[in-house]
This record gives sequence, C-alpha cells and structure tokens, in this order.
Amino acid sequence: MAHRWQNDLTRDDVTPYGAFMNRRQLMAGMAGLGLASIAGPAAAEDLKPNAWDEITSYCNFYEFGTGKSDPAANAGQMTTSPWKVEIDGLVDRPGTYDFQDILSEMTIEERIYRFRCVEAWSMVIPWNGFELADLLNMVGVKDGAKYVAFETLLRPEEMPGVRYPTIEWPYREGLRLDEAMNPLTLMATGLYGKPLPNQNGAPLRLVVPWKYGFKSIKSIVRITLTDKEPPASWNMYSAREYGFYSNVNPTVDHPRWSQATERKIGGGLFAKRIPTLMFNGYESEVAGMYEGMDLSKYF
Ligand SMILES: Nc1nc2c(c(=O)[nH]1)N[C@H]1C(S)=C(S)[C@@H](COP(=O)(O)O)O[C@H]1N2
Ligand SMILES: [Mo]
Repeated sequence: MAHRWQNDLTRDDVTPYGAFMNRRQLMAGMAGLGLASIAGPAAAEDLKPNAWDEITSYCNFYEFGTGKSDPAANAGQMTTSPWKVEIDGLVDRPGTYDFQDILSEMTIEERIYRFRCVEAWSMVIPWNGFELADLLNMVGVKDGAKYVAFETLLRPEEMPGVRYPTIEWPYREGLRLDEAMNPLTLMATGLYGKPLPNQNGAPLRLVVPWKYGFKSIKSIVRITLTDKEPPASWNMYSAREYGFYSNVNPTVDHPRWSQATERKIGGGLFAKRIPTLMFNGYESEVAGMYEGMDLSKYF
C-alpha cells in the first residue's frame, strides 16, 4: 500500500516554482496521512486524491458568495499580483513582505492531506507549499508570543460576497503558537503542482489538516504574533458552534449535526459516508499538544 502511494506521489514531481521536493519531508507527509494506522483497501481508497475539478469547483470562500460554485465563478476578479503580506506583532523583523520574496526563501514541497469541512464533507488534496514554521523562523518569533493571527484580503470592489453581513470581514483566524509551529501546518501556494487557483485562496493560504476547514484561512495579507487568543470570524459569529480550536473530533457533534461521519466529495449519489477520524487521522502527530485539555470544552 505504501508503495502504491509512493508511486502516486512521485507521479508529478513538479512544483510551481521549480523548487525540488524534499524526500524526507515527503515521507513525513505520508506518515501524516496515517498510512501506518489504517488497514485495508477500503481505507486506502479513501486517501485517493480528489480530482482537480472537484477541488477547484466545490469551494467555500464567502468573500465571493456563499454557494459552493460562487468562488470558482467570481474569484477570478481578485488581483493576486503583486501581493504583500504584513507580518507584525511580536516578531524580530516585522515588515511588509512581497509574496515573491517570501517564496524565494522557502522550499516548496508536496503534501497530500485529508481535508474535513465542519459541514461534514471531505476531500483529499495534494497541496504544494512550505511549513508555516519556516516563515515564522524567517521573521523571528519573540519571547512572549503565544498565538498567531491571520487576516484575509478585504477588497470589496473585487469581492461580491462582502456586501453581505454573513461574518465579520476581513475573514480572521488564529492558531496557538505550538500549533502554528507544528510540522504539519502548511502555507499552501499550489495544488497538483500548479499555482493555487484564486478560489482556493491564492496566492497563499493556511492548511491545518487536523482542524475543520474554516481554520484554513485563504488569501492571507496579514500575520500577527500576539500574546492573546486572537478573534476568529466564525468563532465571533457563533462560539458555541465554531470553537477556537475546532480540532476534527468525531465524538463532539456540532449543535445542529453529527460529526461522526463525513461525505467524501466525488463519490457519487450512492457513496457511503465514511467514519471521521480523531484529529482527522493525524492523532499521533498532534494529540500531544492537547494533553490534559478537556476536548469537549475546548472544542
Ligand atoms: N478567507 C476565507 N477563508 C476560508 C473560507 C472563507 O470563506 N474565506 N472558508 C473556509 C472553509 S469553511 C473551508 S471548508 C475552506 C475551503 O477550502 P477550499 O475551498 O480550498 O476547499 O476554506 C476556509 N477558508
Ligand atoms: Mo468549511
């Protein structure tokens, strides 16, 4: 089974920016898929990457509308070049960084991750990107920083969805510093070896594979290191439905639906729902960060 995946992974050994793939990290990424802990051909089938068309046409990006096909229809209007990312707060080298300058410092690799939306659908996505830890180390995290806050671009003239008061704009999210530094936490810049399409959060979005999808904030323009838990858009909208942590957990239901199972996109009308895995299958890599925490309280 592992060999089959290794073959799949090496199939298009391409990255958008010509950087080489780091084999050791690729293997770590495969371990991140939980291959060792999953047995049987059915489970292996669940790890088949979704098609490009599925990943790029069924999206959540409310700045472009609340329908699943709205982002693909409308996000083409978003100007993504030039792109600046402000990095501020408790860092040694705060500043406004050009996206291309950030890229030139980073090693782009491929990571095939499960992706689980809080709405109980899922995909498997072959991202390209770099570890958030590498970016944070580049700017230098100061003593006393405990959280990382993220903000999405807010440009109403290019974003038809932001005239509706669905959530508070700009879209905001946050992680605890240890979560941000975890090697699984990715800043994605591509998909299937191609630059990230706008609807998926071009040119730079977060991917936190053990958390519900809304934590994976798109089209990031600001990253702030802080000592306080930062406000997050969905948490501000409804804290009892969308916890700050939002770790994937099949035993803690959303107030309005079960989180025990999920529907993998692309399976067709009669596809069976599949069981949702604790921490979305990444338990061995991340559970240690939450030791001693009551996960039904800190959900
Ligand atoms: N800025 C921004 N980021 C966002 C969202 C959004 O509406 N706006 N939706 C979130 C949700 S709910 C999910 S499930 C994922 C969807 O990512 P995808 O469309 O690339 O699959 O993006 C997340 N990041
Ligand atoms: Mo989501």
